[in-house]
Amino acid sequence: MPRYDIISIFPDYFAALDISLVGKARAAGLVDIAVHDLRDHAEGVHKSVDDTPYGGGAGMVMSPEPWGRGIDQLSQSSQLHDLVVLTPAGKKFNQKMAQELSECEHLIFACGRYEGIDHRVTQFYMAQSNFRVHEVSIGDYVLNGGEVATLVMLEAIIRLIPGVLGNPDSLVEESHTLIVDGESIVEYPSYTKPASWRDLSVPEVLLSGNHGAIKAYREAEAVKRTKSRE
Ligand code: 6GU
Repeated sequence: MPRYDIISIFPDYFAALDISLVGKARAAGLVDIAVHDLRDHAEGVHKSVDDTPYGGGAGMVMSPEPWGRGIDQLSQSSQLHDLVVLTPAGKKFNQKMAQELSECEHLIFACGRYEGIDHRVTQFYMAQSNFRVHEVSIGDYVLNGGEVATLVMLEAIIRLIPGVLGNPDSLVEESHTLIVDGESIVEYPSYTKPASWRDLSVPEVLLSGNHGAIKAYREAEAVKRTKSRE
């Protein structure tokens, strides 16, 4: 079973991982998730985890020592470890990355706060042969830390693990799964009963029973929707 370790100064954020599909996947023994408090690896009476930036500037930078101790403690096994460092400067998370990470046996999520983690943490683990390091961002906006980004990534990753979704057919044609010319396609709009609601009716073709016409209509709607997002 894949193992996901999270290191954060706000472990309480991850209570959400007990709920819904991810909570069920954990209870069913399909994934093993553990949350760790970075402060357990801090020293001194104040258990400080940050300091002022070399070179000056606003804000604080997370010190490398607690991160090094925390990550070392989670990587004692002989296996390959994938370290995910959450930062707005990272590679943009997408469905393809979710698919790739869902095939990894051990992910460690390092949730930075403030102006980020001392860059030598990334450098150090990149140089270790038993580590792959991924600096990841979930989009072009600034969050206060990597906690919510980790929740986003875990939800996208865990639903791709075999056995997690009740109906794996849902994965076949869903949004961002189909890639055309390097662009991911979003899904066509969906409708259910009643056939008429507040003077709005369901497109006639969907009630026709003509499977060829339905498929063509849905493909055209998916292309329209994908274009309108640009
Ligand atoms: Cl991963 N971290 C922070 N702090 N902000 C972000 C982000 C991550 N992704 C987008 N914005």
